[in-house]
Amino acid sequence: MEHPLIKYVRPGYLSTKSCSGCGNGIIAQSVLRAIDELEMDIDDFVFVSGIGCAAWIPSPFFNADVLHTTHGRPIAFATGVKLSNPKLKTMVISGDGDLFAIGGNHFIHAARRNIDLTVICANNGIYGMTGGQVAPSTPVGVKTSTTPYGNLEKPFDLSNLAKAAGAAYVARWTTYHARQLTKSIERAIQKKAFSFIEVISQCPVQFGSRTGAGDAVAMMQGYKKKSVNIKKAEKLKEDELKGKIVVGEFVDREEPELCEEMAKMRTIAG
Ligand SMILES: Cc1ncc(C[n+]2csc(CCOP(=O)(O)OP(=O)(O)O)c2C)c(N)n1
Ligand code: SF4
Ligand SMILES: [Mg+2]
Repeated sequence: MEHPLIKYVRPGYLSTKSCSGCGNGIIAQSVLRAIDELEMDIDDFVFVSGIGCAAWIPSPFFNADVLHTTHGRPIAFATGVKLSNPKLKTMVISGDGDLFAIGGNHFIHAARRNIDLTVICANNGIYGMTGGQVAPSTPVGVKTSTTPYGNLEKPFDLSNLAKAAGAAYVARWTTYHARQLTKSIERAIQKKAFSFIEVISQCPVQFGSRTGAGDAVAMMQGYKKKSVNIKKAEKLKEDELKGKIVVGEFVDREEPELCEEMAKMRTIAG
């Protein structure tokens, strides 16, 4: 039987770069399923990624235009693509290190500008591809290859950072929430605005093995157990939320979009 999403995979690129059990496969499927359910043409999309394991989600597998760029710079490339041809659906897919360490400034300014990009971050809490170094999303106390006695630095809450920077749509899910994630991606694609989706995702090789979180199944069971929807979380006290992963849609607001505002300005300028 043929996989229903195989039509979106570049012919001849069936094998994946991901380790077995990696959450990146679930994210790839959710993106392609969202496009399929919306009955959109994948040729209308440009996928942009940086450097890291998550950057291999669209590249080279999605049978569309894919830019596999430099570390921390996918949003800068995507901004150029979108400004040069606003009709293109431009989606950035990259890792927590790529988007929030070296790429952090690009992220906050794109959110502030409200340029119509869909940004999906595979947040595995670590630098997966380069050997399990600490990332700005690594929880306090976690032992990584560069924090052998435990991480001392407080992590960013990526979704709250996006919200504070002005993103018009913000949602967080885990790889356990594949259906909700797909629906959120559909919402983000349809929204003409800077949209951000954080996906808490398992890296069993660099994160699970070092931290005691276990294999892929154990990590996903942990996501299931620890997740609380935002609607329920709003009624809980701070100590009741300790160790929980708050999931759901955090922001959905209407704001003027940069490309549309620029087009209006061009008309005024003649
Ligand atoms: C300018 C530059 N600095 C550092 C690197 C090395 N590097 C490549 S990927 C990466 C981090 C990847 O982490 P993340 O973005 O979280 O992706 P993951 O592998 O976890 O999916 C680093 C530090 C690089 N390629 N270029
Ligand atoms: S190192 Fe981790 S993030 Fe990278 S492919 Fe393997 S499991 Fe996935
Ligand atoms: Mg990472």
